[in-house]
Amino acid sequence: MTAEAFLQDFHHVATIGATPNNGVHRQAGTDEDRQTRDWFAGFAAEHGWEVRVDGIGNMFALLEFRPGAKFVLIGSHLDSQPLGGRFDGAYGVLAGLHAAARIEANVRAGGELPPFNLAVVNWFNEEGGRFAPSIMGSSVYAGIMDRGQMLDVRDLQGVSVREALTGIGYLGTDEAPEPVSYAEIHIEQGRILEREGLTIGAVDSSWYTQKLDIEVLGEQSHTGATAMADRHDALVAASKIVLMVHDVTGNFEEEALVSSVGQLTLEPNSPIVVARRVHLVADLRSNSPEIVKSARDSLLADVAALAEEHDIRINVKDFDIRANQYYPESGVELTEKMAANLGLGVRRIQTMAGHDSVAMNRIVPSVMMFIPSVDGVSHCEREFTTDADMLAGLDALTEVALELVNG
Ligand code: HGY
Ligand code: MN
Ligand code: MN
Ligand code: MN
Repeated sequence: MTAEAFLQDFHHVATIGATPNNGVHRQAGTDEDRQTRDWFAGFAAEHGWEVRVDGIGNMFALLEFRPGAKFVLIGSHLDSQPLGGRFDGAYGVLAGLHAAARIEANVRAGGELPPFNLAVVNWFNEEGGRFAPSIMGSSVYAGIMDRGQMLDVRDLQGVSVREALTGIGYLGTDEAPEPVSYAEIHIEQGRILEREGLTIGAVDSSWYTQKLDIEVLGEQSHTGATAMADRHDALVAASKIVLMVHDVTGNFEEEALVSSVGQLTLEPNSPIVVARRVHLVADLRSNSPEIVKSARDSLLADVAALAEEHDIRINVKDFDIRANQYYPESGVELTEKMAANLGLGVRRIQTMAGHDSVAMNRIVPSVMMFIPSVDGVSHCEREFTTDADMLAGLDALTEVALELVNG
């Protein structure tokens, strides 16, 4: 498959769920998600590859070179954040499909059957924007999350994962291929590679991350007729919590802890009603689990004092806890070797964003690679990576995956 064919496919898929400012809006289980899945299935069908869909909506395109052998999985996710970027996840799935086509041609020409098969995967709901937690489909596949529980997760409108997947025709019953190893290429979503003028990141580790699910319960009342002394305003307390989540990073050295509240919903959300309930989610990440735990504990203490002060109830639950991950040295070296063979600048790098490889690395040796993000921005419409860097990454993924298939 040529470089032009890859670019044509990538830029076509970027039109699915396209937003006015060059982003995409393709949340898990929506019709836009269905359209990219249909496209994925069409690409596989054109190549004569069997497509399987498992019980949490993960899609696999299978290249069975040696019947009965285990599969090297390569891929990423086609779902996006709301008003997200068109590269995050989608690049890795399209690079996976095109790398597989190149590898198939190589295997057919080579004669000798490789010891392992190859499968390209589109993981369900990596982003977790509509259905929390994130990295859901690959975590169920890896046995880290329970499929039944995840199928019952509901979005803010009360729609369950099961209903959404059934609605788009992608709640499968197929048996997923058995993995021997995993490789994923993804945009960096940071500015290190760009700053150092490098093309490939050999990811050697990932950060400790956890989220806090916070519910603030006040008392609904009239914004005009209720005396200030009688108000139990959930939004006032929640606003202080949003600032606490931001300010707690100041307790540690610069950038040692990153945290934000990205999601906040309000009930009943009427201009002349004092809010009775606010639900918000805080995302805490650090290289050190101790720092996250210390930040969490001080937040819990401050929130308890706030509940007292405002005479309201505040419930806090930990969820989506991801321990630090270290990718196998052999995979990091493989990326470094292939990048060097291709004449591409490469360095080792840590990921602060979560990826499906974080789940897969818990069950099979996984290789994670980055290509540069312009300005380091992601999870926004401004997200951008050049065609040249995407093509270089496709070459690197092809070489790495071929090595893995050849055992
Ligand atoms: O969790 C993450 O960081 C990813 O972007 N879903
Ligand atoms: Mn991603
Ligand atoms: Mn993402
Ligand atoms: Mn009234």
